[in-house]
Amino acid sequence: MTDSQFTPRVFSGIQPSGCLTLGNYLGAIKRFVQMQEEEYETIYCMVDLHAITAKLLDPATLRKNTRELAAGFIASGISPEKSILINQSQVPEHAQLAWIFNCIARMGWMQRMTQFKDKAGKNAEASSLGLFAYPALMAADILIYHATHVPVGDDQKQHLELTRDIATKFNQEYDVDFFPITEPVIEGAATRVMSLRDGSKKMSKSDASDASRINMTDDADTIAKKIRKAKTDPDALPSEAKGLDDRPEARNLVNIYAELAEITVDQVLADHGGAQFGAFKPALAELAVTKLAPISSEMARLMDDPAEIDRILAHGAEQAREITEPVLKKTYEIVGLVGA
Ligand code: AQP
Repeated sequence: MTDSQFTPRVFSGIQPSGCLTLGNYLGAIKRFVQMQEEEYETIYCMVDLHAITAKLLDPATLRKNTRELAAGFIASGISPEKSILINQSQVPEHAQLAWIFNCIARMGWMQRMTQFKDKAGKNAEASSLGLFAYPALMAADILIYHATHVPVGDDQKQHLELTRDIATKFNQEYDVDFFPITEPVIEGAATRVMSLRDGSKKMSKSDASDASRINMTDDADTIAKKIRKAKTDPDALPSEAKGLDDRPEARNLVNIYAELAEITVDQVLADHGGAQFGAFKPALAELAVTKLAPISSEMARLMDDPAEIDRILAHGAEQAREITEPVLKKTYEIVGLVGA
C-alpha cells in the first residue's frame, strides 16, 4: 500500500503555554490558514496536555490561554466551518494512543530530542516525565488522525522525524500499513523567528523577557517600541541576501519583513538595501502593526464571548472523535488489546 490510501489530511497544534507570538503566527498559523484553502481536511488543535509539560500552570491561566489561542486561530483566518478546531484534552484518544507510542518509541530516540535538552536545561533530573515523553504524545496527536501533512516551524523538524520513526516501527512490528508516514510542511522566510533580544535564540512564548517577542495581543505602540529596541548591529542593510550571513539579528528582521509583506528576502533587500536600521525599523513596525492589528482586535472581540469559543471547541471535539475513535479501536485490535 502507498500513502495514497490516506485521505490528504493536515493536523497541527500550538501549546496554550502563554500568549501567541509572531513566531507562532509566521512559522505555523499562516500556513494553517493557507492549507485550509487547499485540498486537505484540516484539524487544528490547542495542545493543552503539552502546555503542562514544562511547568504546571495556574488552572485559570491555562483555561484563559486555551480560549485565547482558539481566538487567535479564528482571528487569523481559521474557520470553524472549514477546519476542525479542538482542544487536545477533550479528545481522549490522543492520550490513549500516546501510551501505545510510549511503548513503541525507544529511550535512545527520545534522549536525542534537542527540544527536551533545551527545555530541561542543566537540571534534566528535575524535569517532568511528561516533558521527556512530549514527542510521543505529539506523534499520537498527528497519527490518531492519520494526518498526511503537518505544517510546523523549523524547531519541530526533529519531532516530526520521530513521528515518522514511530509510525514505521509500529507498522513493521505488527506487519501492517496502518499509520501514514507523515510529511512535515516547513515553508516560508520565517520558519524560525528569532528573539528580538538575541538572534541566536528562538522567539518563544515562555521567554522570561517580554521584549524578546511580539505577542499577538500587543498594541500598536508596544509592537513599534519592541521593534525599535530590537537588537541589531551597526551596519546598513545589504542589498543581497548573502550579506546577511553572520548577521543573525539583521537576518531575523528582514525575514520577518519578507513573511509579513509576502515577498522574498531579495525583494526586501532590493527595496531597503543600504538603509540603516533607524529607517528600516519604523518601516517594519508599520508593516507589523498593519498586519497584526486586525488580528489582535478580532481576538479581543472573540474573547468577550468565551461561551462561544467553548461551543466551537466542543463541536470540534465531536467532529474529531468521528475520526479518532475508529483509529484507536483499530490500533487496539492490531496490538491485541481488544478484538478476536
Ligand atoms: N520562533 C518561532 N519561529 C517559527 N515558528 C515557531 N513556532 C514556535 N515558535 C516559533 C511554531 O509554532 C508552532 C507551535 O509551537 P508550540 O507553541 O507548540 O511550541 P514551541 O515551538 O515550543 O513554541 P514556543 O512559543 O517556544 O512555546 P513555549 O515557550 O511554551 O515552548 C510550532 O509549529 C512551532 O514550530
